[in-house]
Amino acid sequence: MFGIKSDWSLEVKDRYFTLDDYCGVEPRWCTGCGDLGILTAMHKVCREAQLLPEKIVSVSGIGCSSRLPHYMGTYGFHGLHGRALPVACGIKSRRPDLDVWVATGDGDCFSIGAAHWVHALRYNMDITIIVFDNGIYGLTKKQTSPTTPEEYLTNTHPGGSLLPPLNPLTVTLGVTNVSFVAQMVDWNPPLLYETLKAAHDHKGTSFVRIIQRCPVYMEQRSLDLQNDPADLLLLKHDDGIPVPDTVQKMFKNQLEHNPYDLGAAFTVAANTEKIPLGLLYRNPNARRYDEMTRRGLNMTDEERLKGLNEALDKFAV
Ligand SMILES: Cc1ncc(C[n+]2csc(CCOP(=O)(O)OP(=O)(O)O)c2C)c(N)n1
Ligand code: SF4
Ligand SMILES: [Mg+2]
Repeated sequence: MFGIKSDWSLEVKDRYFTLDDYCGVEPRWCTGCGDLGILTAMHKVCREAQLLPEKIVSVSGIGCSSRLPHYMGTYGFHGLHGRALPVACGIKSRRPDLDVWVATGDGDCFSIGAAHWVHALRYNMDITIIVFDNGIYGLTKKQTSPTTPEEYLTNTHPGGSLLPPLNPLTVTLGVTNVSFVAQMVDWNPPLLYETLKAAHDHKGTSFVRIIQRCPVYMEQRSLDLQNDPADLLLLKHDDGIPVPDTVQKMFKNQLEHNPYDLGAAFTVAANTEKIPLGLLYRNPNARRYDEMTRRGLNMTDEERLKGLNEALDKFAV
């Protein structure tokens, strides 16, 4: 018999989940694409936390990066261009028991999906947003995105991109009720893993911008950063992203940064000379909209009907 389902608990046998349990079909990304490393880090976070695969849902828009749900052995939703976040928020509001991950690109999130980006940050539902920022529209073959470097030659700007790139960190930090903002590169697996783990552990919306390699349409940007890490700035703090000792040695520039200090986060984010890596900001006390939308979800059918009738009675004349 069909009706409103209010009990979502599944009987699950105790078992150890391996990486394979979180893998979907073979990825079709290009060789050397940074998306592969991000996917691997996600699989590891799921394995380390022993998340139940049937309790995970990955949501995406459209783009190379948005193919991610196919590569997770979990539930997934490959949506419409720019619309990953409203779908993710909808899922979280009805199914707060699910682990909701969002995979979105710089075009998907910062361009066509920009309005959703702002509002999802303010809602601060308990979801993990990973932006795969390769600075270009990859899937549609090299068009200018909001984070394309100025003067970079693209198919939409053959004479070079005309404007300075958008700074996703300062925009994100400027949204009311934002609660977790981090940045990482895809080519540092230990730090990438720690960043995604911290983002997943955070209760609220975690926003992680990953500077991602696209060797096909944006090769030089990441090659420059890989060859000369002098442009990178490692953020350190006891409540930040844990940095393994061996990794710390790779960074010439390091800064002790308090992630609870929004003003300091802005200063670090706005510095275009040194690209910060690590946790810029966290606010564990920001209000969560999913805690409000979950109210009443476990009501019985009778209680729902009673509540509906009471609400409708208010309009009786
Ligand atoms: C409504 C709509 N507009 C445009 C497109 C074409 N389109 C598909 S993917 C894409 C850009 C993807 O770029 P990005 O989000 O940066 O992802 P990437 O491929 O770089 O990972 C565009 C413009 C579309 N599919 N739907
Ligand atoms: S075009 Fe770029 S972003 Fe897309 S799969 Fe290939 S390397 Fe990755
Ligand atoms: Mg892109």
